[in-house]
Amino acid sequence: MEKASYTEMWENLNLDIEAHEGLLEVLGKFYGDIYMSQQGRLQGMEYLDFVLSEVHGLRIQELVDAKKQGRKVIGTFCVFVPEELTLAVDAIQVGLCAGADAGTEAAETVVPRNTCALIKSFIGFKMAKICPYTESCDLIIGETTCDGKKKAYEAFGEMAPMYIMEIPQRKEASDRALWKSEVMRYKEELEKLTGKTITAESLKKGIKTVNDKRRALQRLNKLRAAVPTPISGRDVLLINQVSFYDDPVRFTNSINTLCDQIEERIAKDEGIVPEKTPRLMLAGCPMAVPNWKLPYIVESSGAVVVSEESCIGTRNTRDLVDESAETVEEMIDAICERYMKIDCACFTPNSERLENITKLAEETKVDGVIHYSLMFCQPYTHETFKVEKALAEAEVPMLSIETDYSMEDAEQLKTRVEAFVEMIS
Ligand code: BJ8
Repeated sequence: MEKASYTEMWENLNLDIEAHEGLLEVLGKFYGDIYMSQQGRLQGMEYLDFVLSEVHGLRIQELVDAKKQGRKVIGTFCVFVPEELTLAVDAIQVGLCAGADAGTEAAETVVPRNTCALIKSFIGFKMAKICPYTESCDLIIGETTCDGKKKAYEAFGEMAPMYIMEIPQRKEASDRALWKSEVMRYKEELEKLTGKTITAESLKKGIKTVNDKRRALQRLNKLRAAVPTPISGRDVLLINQVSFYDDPVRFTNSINTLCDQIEERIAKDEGIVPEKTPRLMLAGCPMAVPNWKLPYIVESSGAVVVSEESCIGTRNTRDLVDESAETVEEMIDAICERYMKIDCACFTPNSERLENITKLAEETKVDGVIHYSLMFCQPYTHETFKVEKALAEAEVPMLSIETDYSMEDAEQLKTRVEAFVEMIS
């Protein structure tokens, strides 16, 4: 499709065309420098390159076409929103977590300056009118996770159609009951929005589709742990990011094809980097598109990222919904059970996160962990201390990094990462 017709589509979505062009230009350059400069990439990554090059084009066109056919688009900011239910009413779910410094000045007129970059980014994207996903949504789901997000949704809700899900902060029986009632309330909201009733058949299909997507990502995560590692951390992060807005069935097929290629590479004992390259895990806050700063710094400092313990990583793919249920009620229970396993730092206590991190460090044979917190993120910054202690007991070195989306500290970060890599080498 020609660019001209996209411009018309973007105008219809009420984007600020000039500001949006500027964003695409920066994004394209950034992508070229960070992704296209890599040597020895797998052929299957061409699909991801294509998806990203059309991130505001073809995929948005698909959303526009789907809406014309009466389908609804649901935007989310958190992995707690059950996509299984969204698919069961034939709606489309897209992740809106923005990962770029955009519209920050405007955002700071409605949220405090000392708010994390991720929150400022989604508010900024909305206020600067540069995100076609946000503008395509019929409903945007917020959730009561961290204080920053839940208060920011009050401001965001004045600009966009919002629905808030209550997420418990603990995992006792009463919390689980609350969560079930919230999942039921979300189901009813979806049914009201779409005029469709969720049936055992449609929900079973939704569960299977999302499980298949997670199974493909689990397969990828297992394969990438090979020594030498067959795929860069940057590429796997990109795959995880794309999983939030691509069509789930098409995405799953592409990732399975890519995994076939990775298996061939492993069989030939080939790696993307030499065998002795230090292997690192990134743990902590989610890295939304196009937040590729830290992985790029790590991978241009002589190390390779082999696992991401984050919501745009294994936290979102580790657990599946039990597929044996037959009734809608049983399936809802299975969904609740699966989502209550999410070890977000907003929970207290959250000891399973420590167990999951040390287990993943062992499984992916890492030489060290970089704990990543966004500046002003209370939940993850607090957990840094506990994660460091748990890893020290497992004799895994850890470096703690607190940063935001600006490139101002890139040099300083590189110096610290290089020193850490040298220490673990
Ligand atoms: S389940 S991690 S996606 S809430 S970085 S906005 S926590 S101040 S993103 Fe998250 Fe859901 Fe949890 Fe995952 Fe707040 Fe921290 Fe900002 Fe954060």
